[in-house]
Amino acid sequence: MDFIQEPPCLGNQFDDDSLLREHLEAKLPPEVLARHTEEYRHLGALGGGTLLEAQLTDRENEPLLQTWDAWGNRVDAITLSPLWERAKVLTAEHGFVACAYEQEEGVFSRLHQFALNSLVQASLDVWSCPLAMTDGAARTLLESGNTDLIDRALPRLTSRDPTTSWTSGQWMTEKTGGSDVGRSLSRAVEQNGSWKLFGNKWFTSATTSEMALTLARPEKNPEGGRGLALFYLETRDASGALNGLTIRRLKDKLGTRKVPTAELQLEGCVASLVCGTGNGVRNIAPMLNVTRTWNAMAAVWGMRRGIALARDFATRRTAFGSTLDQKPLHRDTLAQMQASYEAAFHLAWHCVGLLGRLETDSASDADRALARVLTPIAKLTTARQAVTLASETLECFGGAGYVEDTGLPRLLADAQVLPIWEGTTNVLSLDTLRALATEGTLEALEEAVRRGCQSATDASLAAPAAQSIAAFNQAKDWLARHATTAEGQEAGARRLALALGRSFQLSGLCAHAQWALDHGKGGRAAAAARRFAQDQKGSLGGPDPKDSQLLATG
Ligand code: MFK
Repeated sequence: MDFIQEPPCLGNQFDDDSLLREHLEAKLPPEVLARHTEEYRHLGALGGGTLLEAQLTDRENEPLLQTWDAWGNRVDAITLSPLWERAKVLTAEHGFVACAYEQEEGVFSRLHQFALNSLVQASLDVWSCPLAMTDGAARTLLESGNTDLIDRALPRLTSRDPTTSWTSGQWMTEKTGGSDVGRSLSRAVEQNGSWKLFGNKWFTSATTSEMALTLARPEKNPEGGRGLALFYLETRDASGALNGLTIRRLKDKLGTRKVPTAELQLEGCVASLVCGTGNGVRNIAPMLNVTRTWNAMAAVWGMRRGIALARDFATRRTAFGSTLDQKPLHRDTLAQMQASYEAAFHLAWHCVGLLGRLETDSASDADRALARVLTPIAKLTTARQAVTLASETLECFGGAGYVEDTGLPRLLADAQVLPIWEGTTNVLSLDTLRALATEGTLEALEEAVRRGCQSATDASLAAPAAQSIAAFNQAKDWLARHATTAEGQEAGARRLALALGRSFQLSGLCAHAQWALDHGKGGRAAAAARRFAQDQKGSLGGPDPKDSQLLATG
């Protein structure tokens, strides 16, 4: 009989994710967790069930741009893939953006929001992109204090009604550079009391959005980011006609194929100033910090999906006389992936917790400083980890991992965007330096790392906790003693940011491991901390029987 290879399967993405469940138990008050558990379980079933199936069925559907209609009218209409249409309804109805603004769970609202998202996003083909920008736009408008725009847009951006809800674009990138935004060439012209925008936006993601925040330079303003102004625009008027813009084409990208990413020509697009006629880069920064947090979470979702598939497949695939999960070497590879995933998880979720505190006036000055520096660190560190883990995931499937209709190559192609959009690794490393230049920021970061390590009192965590602090001290020492010139600092910025990220991750792993030991959750989390520490040292390590718990299921 012919040999048929079994494909991987997933179960309920809430019940199967012991790390997520532990984290929610540790961070949410019991009544909040109890209030939402049914919804989490419902979404977890969709995420590992019908949405995952729909994702595979939908694999070859891509957004389509119709530029002209049959009668010669310019229409520039984009059709989304069926799964994206479904995602729009599901995520609006469950308040995937809204709950962060309704704040029914107070300081815990952001944790709840990202719990909802964690259960399905890996099955929604990067629908996280428009939601991230929508969330970032809502936050930016709120911080601008522009009541007219807040009244107009916020109810739509945070609506739970899919027939009236809006998404937002974030149009920042021009041909002159996605990183050096200050060089943007788009012009803003004031005519009869209203502003019109002219120029080219070279990458605009999820271009079916009803509104966008963008940057343009009012006439006579100086060059650079300070000469740009932040604008709000709606993409179509009440009749459905495009607002002074045309879609030149959709980009042909390596991954994120379901995200319609367009080149736009602005030809008198009517827009409103959000907050003043200058400082556009500074004024759009709240959006960047929200979308970068989403990016870190998206890295975690992708990593979790990869490892869940690889671990399931290892129980099905037989080679050399046993299933892969019985092979010490394959188990070791999976353990390394699991430890990296858990490390990324704690760093990204720490940012989410901070965001929740900042938005509910529960944050201290140290929290504010920490959020500013940890956001770029989390974005860049988790994005690099996600690419590595996605590559490893494909390898776990052998040739099947390289075959498009298994759906697996998409994991790697989609991960590869994470270190690019929302600021590359190097740009975010420089942003980390920029943040560290503010007094009290390094101290806030150090205090958070030490707090995590000091909470880990179990003897089995002493070595990873000490390693986290040693790594932090080394980074601090480098900053103080070796990075004495601007050139030296810049050259080492990426190494510094990644070292700080890994130190923070190890501290988070240790803190959670102690919580898990104290709450009868077993030794998986402690094994993750030890394994991550060992991998960072690059040591061969020794066999530790306790570390087999890292791959315990449930
Ligand atoms: C699935 C999850 C995610 C999905 C979302 C996907 C959508 C993708 C769409 C995109 O990719 S949109 C494009 C994203 N583009 C970027 O992220 C730009 C990357 N480049 C940078 O971040 C550069 O560092 C930057 C543009 C900010 C440099 O510009 P400038 O003009 O040289 O900035 P400068 O002078 O350093 O800073 C200007 C001001 O902004 C300063 O404040 P002051 O005016 O008060 O001095 C900075 O402190 C402030 N600033 C800059 N970055 C900040 C910030 N403030 C707070 N937080 C930040 N991150």
